Amino acid sequence: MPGFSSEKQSNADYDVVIVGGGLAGLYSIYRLRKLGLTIRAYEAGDGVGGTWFWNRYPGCRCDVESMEYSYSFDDELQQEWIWPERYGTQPVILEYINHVAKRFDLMRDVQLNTRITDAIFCEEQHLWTITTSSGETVTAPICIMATGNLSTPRKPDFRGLDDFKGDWYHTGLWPKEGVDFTGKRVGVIGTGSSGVQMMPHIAAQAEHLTVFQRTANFSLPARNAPLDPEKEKKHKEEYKERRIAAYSTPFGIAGYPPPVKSALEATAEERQAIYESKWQEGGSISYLFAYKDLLLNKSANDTASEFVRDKIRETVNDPATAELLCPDNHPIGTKRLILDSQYYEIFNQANVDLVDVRSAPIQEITENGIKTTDNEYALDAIAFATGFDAMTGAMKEINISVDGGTNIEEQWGDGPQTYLGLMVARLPNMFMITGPQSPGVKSQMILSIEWHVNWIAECLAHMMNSNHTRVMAKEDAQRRWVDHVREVANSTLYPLANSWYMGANIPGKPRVFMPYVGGVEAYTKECNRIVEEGYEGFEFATN
Ligand code: NA7
Repeated sequence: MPGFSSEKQSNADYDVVIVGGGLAGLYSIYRLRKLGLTIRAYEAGDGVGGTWFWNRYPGCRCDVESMEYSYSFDDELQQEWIWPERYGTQPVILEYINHVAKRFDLMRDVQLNTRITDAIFCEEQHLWTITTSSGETVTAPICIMATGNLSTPRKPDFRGLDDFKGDWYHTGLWPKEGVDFTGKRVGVIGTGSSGVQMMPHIAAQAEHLTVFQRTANFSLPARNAPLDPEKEKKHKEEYKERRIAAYSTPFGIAGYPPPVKSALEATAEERQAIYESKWQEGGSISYLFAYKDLLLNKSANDTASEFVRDKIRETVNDPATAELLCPDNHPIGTKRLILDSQYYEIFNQANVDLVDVRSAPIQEITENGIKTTDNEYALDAIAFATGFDAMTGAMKEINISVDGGTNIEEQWGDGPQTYLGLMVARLPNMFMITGPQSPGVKSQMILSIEWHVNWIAECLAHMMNSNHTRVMAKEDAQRRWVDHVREVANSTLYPLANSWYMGANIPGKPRVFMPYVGGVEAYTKECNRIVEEGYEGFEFATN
């Protein structure tokens, strides 16, 4: 075995087992092969792509621009690939991922249709034993959890669902062959990104659409359009510099100079003009970067929130419906800002109704449709856009422990505890890609994936050079990092929202703000500092 070849590890099946065949798993294969390691990646789906494999609902589209939301590790790849639109659709992104897998011959290390159930570390041998849902076991010194942040669909737990005579779907498990809603009365539960992206398509096809809204969310126009060839050419000429510059930004996307002015220093007219230009431009970073304090100061945020509420009132003809669509329980940007294409406009269509299930909650699903506390709605199909057990769900579904001791479910009972979102104390040789308490979901995800995988690759190279067979995060370093992540979050408005960042969408899940919102620049500098100081907070051992 070329990599981890201590005597006790020499019988291992592989050097590295990777759980997940999405963007993170695939890049891990590519990068770790360069270290000469043997690798096996397991993917539950019958294809690679992760999020982009499962979320096939109509209108599914990335909310980060295509020229940014792509791998940077190979310049030829980024020069050659042509993105047709400003924002990539799910089919195009999946095609891109499959292209990358083929181009770099990654599939030979991927086992599809295989879900991992257990990962148990043996302290004596410094080896993980990984068990699959079919009962197969493999061993490897290193385990990488590339399990994704939004990969555990929140299964609808409504009473009576089994009695429903129509068909039902979840956005995160959408049928491959698609769904034809022609002539159907369709109900959609959920008005996050998935619901909002999907509904204009359903409204255009279905006989009738009933939107069951519990919380109104802020949505901005995506202003999607075919990619301008001139812009694309210029972006590609500057690609290398832009990718480097992206690491010196908060969200991992270059080209948005950080604002220096407070919203409260501007006049009402100035604010109106700026918000209007950002609204016309489309995209969320531009809007939230209008002023420096939109995510820090409630009064500043109120000005940006009210601008969007006014836009909703202008767009939606019926004043009562417009008011219901106006978010009123969280500052703009503290839940993931949605980018839509003609969402608010559907409420002017005769075949679309909005039902407020905050004032009259859904009681149960009946054989004919959805029953709220004040009405029953007859439906032929229900689409659940009810979200995911975000950031921790996929890890907690696996029985992860050391020699069968405390498992991750218990360890994270009060919320996730990680060091840098990369490792968990007391779980040696297990790395996470974009784990909780890293910038992951608050950044350009692929940049964060590449950063983590490169960091892990360097750590493994360091271990091989120094003949170490075990690495683990120290408890005190982890505690300090978790405290720091919480302090940074508490200095912002983020904790004011009941978001999936807070675990608030899952009944019983601990309310802990999970992403690191100090920004990509601060985070990557800290990761580098830690390495320069001899992997501060990590301990290495040899068996
Ligand atoms: P989200 O953003 O978590 O949205 C889920 C939606 O479903 C949200 O509007 C919820 O309302 C609603 N929901 C959940 N349970 C219920 C019940 N029981 N009754 C009524 N409404 C309910 O998930 P998405 O899939 O849209 O987006 C996830 C991320 O993917 C997104 O942020 C992008 O990053 C891509 P609530 O707000 O909880 O009142």
